[in-house]
Amino acid sequence: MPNGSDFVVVANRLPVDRVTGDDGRASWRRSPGGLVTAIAPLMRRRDGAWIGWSGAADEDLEPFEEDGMSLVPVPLSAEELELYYEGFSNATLWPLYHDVIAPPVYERPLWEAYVKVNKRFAEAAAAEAAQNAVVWVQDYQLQLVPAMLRELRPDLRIGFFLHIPFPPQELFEQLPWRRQIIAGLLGADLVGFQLPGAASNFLRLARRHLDARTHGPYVDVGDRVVRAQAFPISVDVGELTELTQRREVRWRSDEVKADLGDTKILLGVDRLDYTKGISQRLQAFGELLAEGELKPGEAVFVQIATPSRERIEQYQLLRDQIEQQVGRINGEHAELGAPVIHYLHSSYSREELAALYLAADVMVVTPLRDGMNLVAKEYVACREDLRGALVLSQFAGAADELKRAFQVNPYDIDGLKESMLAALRSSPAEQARRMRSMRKRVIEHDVDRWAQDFLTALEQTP
Ligand code: GDG
Repeated sequence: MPNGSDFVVVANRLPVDRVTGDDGRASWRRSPGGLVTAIAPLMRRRDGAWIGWSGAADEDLEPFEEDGMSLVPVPLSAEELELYYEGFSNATLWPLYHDVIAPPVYERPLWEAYVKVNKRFAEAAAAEAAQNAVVWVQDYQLQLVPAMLRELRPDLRIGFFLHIPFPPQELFEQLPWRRQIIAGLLGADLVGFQLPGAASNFLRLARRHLDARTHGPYVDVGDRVVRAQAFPISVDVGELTELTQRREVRWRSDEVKADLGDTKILLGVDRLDYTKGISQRLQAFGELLAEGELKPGEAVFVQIATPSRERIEQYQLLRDQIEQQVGRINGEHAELGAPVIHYLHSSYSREELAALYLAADVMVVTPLRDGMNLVAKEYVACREDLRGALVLSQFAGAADELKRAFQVNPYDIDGLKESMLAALRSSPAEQARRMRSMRKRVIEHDVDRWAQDFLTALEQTP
């Protein structure tokens, strides 16, 4: 494979979205988000290729160049999308890895599609990688790829990073295909997790189900050694700082504040997902109003709920539940022309999000379980002014680093109410103290550093 790429990223999705111009012509645009921003420069420097699905079913595209990256599309049929993506990835693994907040679906046809599609990604990577190349596989949709790829190409150096939590043994063991998943991951030289606890869960499961010997972060697999370690992901502080310094963004932020009137703004920004604890935070806010702790007009809640996985039943149920809850709280506490909750089921530009972060007095991030949660770090990265307060669930990976947030157990509604009030009433001096300390962490550990740390560790694995 002498002409392949020296650096290959394998992810469920390609790092580009199709956009249709005013003339009706389709083109590609780089997807927003830290992963792409962090990896794009490495790809250009290292003659890299990115392997992933284009976003449209039943589409067979030739490899193409975009934004200085070589992109290699992997086709998925509509049926595979249903079984591998909506099914095994998002109805089996996603809830299982998030504390079984929703019941995982264990069905054999979903698993079979997962194996088949993982094979296709592994074959595409094997065909693309140059001799001794570095291949970096991303996330829970592709956990079998490391072992499949090693089988095809033992010369490669293979890294894997899991963006979501890795569950404790007691939960993981429900999975009928638990052994295959562990074996799949052990095909990598380096398996990265968000938190050290996830890495220990994995090491323990490797001992138990594959009789592997472990020493410290290492697992012996035949004549190879696999390393399991935490690499907490982060945000692109440079990009966010640049955004918040733009005149239009500041102007938009002032406009949002003026539109909402003379009131404190609480903000939530999430994919509409049952792991994010949206209902808990709305309940806490509703009770504060009902008990008179907050007067209507004193504070409003802006909840951006980005549409997500809309064909999966649990997500449809969640949407109905949240919308009923919003309707009820507004019905009870809003005044004509002045809702207490502004609920927006829609997707916004990075500029608009930055303007909202700047306008928010309190950012409310209350997932029931979250690998990291980039929204919390984005808020901190945007608040160069040292104003604003962050209410953060202790079950978000970000809580390990953002110690000076108002940390909460999102299941404890009274605790949540107290923290939201404390955050709303914190003085500018206290906000600045907390924000300064959180910003130090995020600035020193941004997404570039995350990618560098992972790839350096991958290159150093024995
Ligand atoms: C997974 C893990 C882990 C949201 N709405 C819009 C929009 N967003 C952006 C946010 C943020 C990203 O999406 C969401 O990232 P999170 O980390 O909060 O959550 P997941 O989507 O669940 O991500 C998570 C992450 O992977 C990375 O490893 O932290 O734990 O679950 O960047 O700003 N972006 C735009 N419009 C929106 O409406 N442009």
